[in-house]
Amino acid sequence: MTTTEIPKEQWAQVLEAINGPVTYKKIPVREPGPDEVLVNVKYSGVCHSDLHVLHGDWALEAKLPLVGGHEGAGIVVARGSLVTELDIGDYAGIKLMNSTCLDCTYCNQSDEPLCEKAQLSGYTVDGTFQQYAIAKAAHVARIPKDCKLDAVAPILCAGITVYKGIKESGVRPGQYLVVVGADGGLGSLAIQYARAMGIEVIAIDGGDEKKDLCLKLGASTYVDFLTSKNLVADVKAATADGLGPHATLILAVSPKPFQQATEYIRARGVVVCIGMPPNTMFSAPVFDTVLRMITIKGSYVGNRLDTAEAIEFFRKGLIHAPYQTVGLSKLQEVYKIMEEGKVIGRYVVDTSR
Ligand code: 8ID
Ligand code: ZN
Repeated sequence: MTTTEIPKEQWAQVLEAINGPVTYKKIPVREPGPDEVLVNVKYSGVCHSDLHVLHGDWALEAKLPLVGGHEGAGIVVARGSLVTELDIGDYAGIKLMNSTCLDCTYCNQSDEPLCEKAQLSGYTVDGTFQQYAIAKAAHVARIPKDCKLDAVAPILCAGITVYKGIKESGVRPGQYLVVVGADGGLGSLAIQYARAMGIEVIAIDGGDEKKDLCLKLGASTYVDFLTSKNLVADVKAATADGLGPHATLILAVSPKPFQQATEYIRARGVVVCIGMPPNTMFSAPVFDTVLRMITIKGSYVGNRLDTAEAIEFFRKGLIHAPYQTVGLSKLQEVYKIMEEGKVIGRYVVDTSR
């Protein structure tokens, strides 16, 4: 193992029990295994998934005690004996896929997120709400040196996920994409990726403040789910031929958007489920789904190539979603703002304070 100066202890936010709170304290710095790297995380985005994990919202159980976080951007400071493809000093990103087997059917077809042996940063293994985090070298995102580490952090989950979701939707330049939950961490990035690809965006979220931002980010129409009297009609009316959008990305953390999507989508349209509100079933009328040939699918983060592509859009200066930086010590406060639905864009925590 090669090392630079690495302390024995570091600051971290630790979740001791489901529902929290998280505790800001010092914990040991671990050494990477033979095929792993140790990354000095400078910044980490805070994803709504971190909050779901904290609340025990999903069927998969979290490791406890747990260091959450899976949008960590930093610098490689140590590497295991088998690691040759990353150097000390390289910029790297730790994302949700902390490791996968790289040997199963899914890994072999580049569907690493579907690997049954996948370990998830900030969920089944410790993540990025600490100063030094570990991941399998093969899965660490390569970040070019001309990227700012605070600004690139949200790309490592939110950016990759919406980029992949747009690809999965099959929507083409000039066509209409609905982004539901358009002003959140994923949504604000989805608007930007879609615009960079020449896709028209119909943004759905709630409130005037969110409207201003969605339009500034490039959405052609904003539909306010809090005040719209007929959301389905409003979404259809936002398309030039009135037939409705070609695809929708559902990023919201509430059940209703999942029930509405098949009503406004045009025939042959694609509904992509990405947000994961707890205990939510998707229901759609079978008759309509068949006769209008609607596709309903899920999309889960992205593979290593999606990661590189999503980062490259960012590096080229095409992605400018809003984020605000606070100290890692303030994580619990960020969760509170997120719970109240008041987050605009992404919160990024600075691990030095
Ligand atoms: O791989 C995946 N599928 C993946 C990856 C990353 C995150 C899935 N996620 C999931 C998260 O676990 C979460 O369930 O995507 C969801 C959104 O994550 P986020 O963007 O990090 O959440 P946020 O920043 O809190 O934004 C949520 C937005 O939804 C709006 C809110 O106003 C907010 O802007 N929203 C809600 I809540 N209900 C809405 C509704 N009915 C709505 N917008 C429109 N209509
Ligand atoms: Zn995430």
